Order: sequence, then C-alpha cells, then structure tokens
Amino acid sequence: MIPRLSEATLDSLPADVVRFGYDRRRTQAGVVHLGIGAFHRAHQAAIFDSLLEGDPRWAVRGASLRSPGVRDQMMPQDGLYALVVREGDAEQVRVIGAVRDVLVAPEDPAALVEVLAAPETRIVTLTVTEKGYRPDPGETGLAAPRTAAGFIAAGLARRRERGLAPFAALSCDNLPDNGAHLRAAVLAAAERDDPALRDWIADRVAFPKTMVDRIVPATDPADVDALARRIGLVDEAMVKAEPFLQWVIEDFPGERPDFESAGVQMTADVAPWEDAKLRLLNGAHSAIAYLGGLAGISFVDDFVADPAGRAYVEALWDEAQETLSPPPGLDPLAYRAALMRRFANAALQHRTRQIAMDGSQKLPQRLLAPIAERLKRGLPVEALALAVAGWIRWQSGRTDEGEAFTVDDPLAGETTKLLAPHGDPAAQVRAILTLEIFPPALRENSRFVDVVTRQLTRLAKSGARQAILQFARD
Ligand code: NAI
Ligand code: CS2
Repeated sequence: MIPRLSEATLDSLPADVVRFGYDRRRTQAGVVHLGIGAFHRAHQAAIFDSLLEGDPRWAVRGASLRSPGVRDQMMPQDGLYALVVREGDAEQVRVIGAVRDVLVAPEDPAALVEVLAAPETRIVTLTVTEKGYRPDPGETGLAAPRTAAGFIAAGLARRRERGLAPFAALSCDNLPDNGAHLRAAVLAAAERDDPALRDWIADRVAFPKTMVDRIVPATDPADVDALARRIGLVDEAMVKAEPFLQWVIEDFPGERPDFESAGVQMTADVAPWEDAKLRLLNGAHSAIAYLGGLAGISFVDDFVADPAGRAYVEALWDEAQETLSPPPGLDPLAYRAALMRRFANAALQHRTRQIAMDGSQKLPQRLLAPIAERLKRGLPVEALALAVAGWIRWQSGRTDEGEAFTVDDPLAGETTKLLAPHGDPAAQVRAILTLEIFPPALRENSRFVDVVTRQLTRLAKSGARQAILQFARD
C-alpha cells in the first residue's frame, strides 16, 4: 500500500517537490479561515505559507461550516497537502504546511467561537461561496451560530468581552463589494442578540474588500492517483491550480502580514479590479458553463479550442469591456489575451458543470450588471444576452441532446416552478424575470426582454453550438 503524506513521510518526497522551509511547531495561527475548500488551499493558504518563511505569525486554522470531508482528508496528513500547479506539460508540486488544524463547526460550534476569540487570531478569511452570504432562516443566534456571519459575530462578541482587539475579516468570495456584504451580514447577526455589539463591530472591525483570482478546479480522484504515482505518497487533500495568482486587498488598519512581500496588491480601491475580473473572467466562465454545458462540452479548454467558441468569448468581452473603468496597471486587451491563454490550459480539466453551479448567485455581477450598463447607454447586448438565455435554458435540467442533470442552485426549486408551466421562450423569459436577481431596470426593459427571448428561441430551436455561430469571425 502506498503510504499517506504526513509529517512522518515528508522526508521521502522526491527532491523536485517544493517544500516549506519554516518550522511548523514554531508558528502561531494568526489566521482563521472559514470554508476550507479547494480554493483556499490553492490561494490564500499558499500566500500564508510563503509569508511563514519570514514571519511565524500567519499559520491558518481552517474550519468547515458544513461537512467533515476536508478535515477527514487533511488531519490524517497533519494538515499537509500538495498544491499541484499545471500548465500544458509543466507541473510543479509544492507541499503547503500553513494549515495547522481543521475544525468542523457543526460538530463543535463552541470550539470554533473559541478559536475566533483566541488572542493570536488577527485575520479571518472566508470562502463560503456566493450563497454563503445569504441570510439563513435557521440561524439561531450568537449562542449557537451556524453561518459564517454568525460565527464571526460570536467570535467578536467574545473578544469584546475579553477586552481583545477585533480581527479583520476578509471575504475571498467572488462577490462585488464582498467586504460590504460580509459586514452587513455580521452586523445583522450581532444586532439580533446584542445591539451594543453591533455598534462595537461597526466602529472597530475592518471588512476589507478583496479581489481573488486563481483558477482552481475541483480535484478528481484521477488527480489523486496521478500525484501518488508522481510523489510516492497518497495525498487525499491535494488541490490543482493554474500558475496565475492574484489577490488585491483594500488596505486596512491593524496588525497584518507583510502581504506585499508575497505578491499581494494592497490598494485603496479594489472595485475596478473586481469589476474587470467578474465581468471578463467570470462572465465568460459562466457563458462557457451554460452554453458549453448545453452543447455537451465538459471542459473550459474544449470550448475555447473551437474557433467559434473563442469568437463568442471575444464578442462577450467586447461588450463587457466597454462597461469597465480599468485601474492603472490593467490593460484590458492584454488582460483578455492572458485570460484566453488561461482558459486554454488543457492540463487543468476545469469542468463546465462546476462553474454552472449556483448560477442565480453569479449572474447579477457577471452578466446582468454589464447588460444594465450597456442598455443605459443604448449599446447592444447580444452576446451577454445569449449567456443569460443559456442560464435560463440550463435551469430546465436537460442538455441540447436531452441528457438530464441536476441543477445545482439555491434557487433551483423556484426556477423549476417558474419555467415548468411554459413551453414557449417568451413566456419562460417573462416568468423567470420575476426572480429577485433581475433588477427592475432590466425586468421592465423591453429591449432586454426581447433580446433574451430571441436568444432563448434560438437556443431552443437550434441548440447552443449553432447559437454561438452568430458571433463567428472570419
Ligand atoms: P469548494 O467546493 O472546494 O469549497 C466550498 C467551501 O464553501 C466548502 O468549505 C463548503 O463547505 C463551503 N460552503 C458552501 N456553501 C456554504 C454556505 N452556504 N455556508 C458556508 N459555507 C459554505 O469550492 P472552492 O473551489 O473552494 O470555491 C469556493 C469559493 O471560492 C467560490 O464560490 C468562489 O467564491 C471563491 N473562488 C473560487 C475560485 C476557484 O477557482 N475555485 C477562484 C476564486 C474565488
Ligand atoms: C468560476 C470561478 O466556478 C466559478 O464560478 O468562474 O471560481 C473562477 O474559477 C475563479 O473566479 C477564478 O479566479
């Protein structure tokens, strides 16, 4: 049997595996991370791992707010895991030592509150997906929190009682103005039980906005097997990623790592970075997910390997780009060219189905915001509208070939109810636009309704492969 990666087997790693040089026993856990999925392990934890080489304060205690899966993968390995960075034929394997511990909140909520209140905790980071910021009707209050915001409020309440300075809370989810979303959710959780705590948090706690970027597909069992062959150890917690990594953080007061030394950009204004990333990278990703998914295309690189797919993505970017105010240092054309290369990275095997998840929570910032801006300026929105039509068609749970799948979306029940009674695209569009995710400015805009109906009709008649051909270039 192949042994497992752990402290005990570290020394058996092949020489070309990159390893941390710091002494894990001398580190302090200055960071608590909520939602320890693949992305945290390939992005923030990799940055903290680099920072630990010069400053022992920034080790991470991770927490899962839902299932024990990641704890059960990581803790038999002493929290160690490999970050496998792939591009084309090149592969780098790096073992990350930054994660000291993983807690499972539903098993012991009090333990997580205690960790958040620990004097050494200076920063709390979060990747709880876009839907993790929605109010949870099951939230029971500060005594037994369930949501990320509830835990943060409870941890801050205890710090306040103990006279400890608060931590800064950094959302690393793909939401526009993610700091403000998190702040609002935490203030609401605090106010419910303790209005004075709400005021203390409002005065004292930093919720910096952040823009995060690195494509991190979910790990497949085949990735674990390939890594075991490569390093001679089984690593159930490995993650795979592209080489590109960007983290832009709104500068904040209080104790923080020397982020800049690890390549993080600290800035006064994250918004233009965020808009460019959400509308160009994520907007195209969602379009590829729905149109590609309907056409039976499993991976992002396959979509852009087809000249028609590339031409469609360029048409979508032409539309989205005109709605941006790029920050100094971001050349939109160079950014787009780099994105196309990133999407074409066949070694990642990034599934369109993964990106299609939770579309109702992604559409507003990725597609609807640039559409609203263009309509205000009287500009056409054909390519963006085709992506929205693709999402609507996706909600019916069948590909163009008739293959059934489960729609993974917190609003899936509602969208099924809205769409089911209608066979024709015009009625489907009218029904779906009643969802709260569509702002009144769009819902009541006849140009928007018409163009989405036209694109949905085309999808229903000829399928996604044909529909993207309207954007073909010579
Ligand atoms: P993952 O599926 O590996 O992990 C998701 C994590 O979120 C898990 O810990 C899960 O328990 C937690 N979660 C899900 N719903 C939740 C809820 N309602 N409340 C609390 N926790 C919840 O996914 P991954 O790849 O780690 O991505 C997570 C998020 O990170 C994305 O939704 C996105 O906002 C952000 N992100 C991901 C990137 C990627 O390429 N994977 C890149 C940039 C940002
Ligand atoms: C993707 C993102 O799953 C999705 O919705 O669009 O997670 C994307 O991979 C990242 O934002 C890249 O930084």
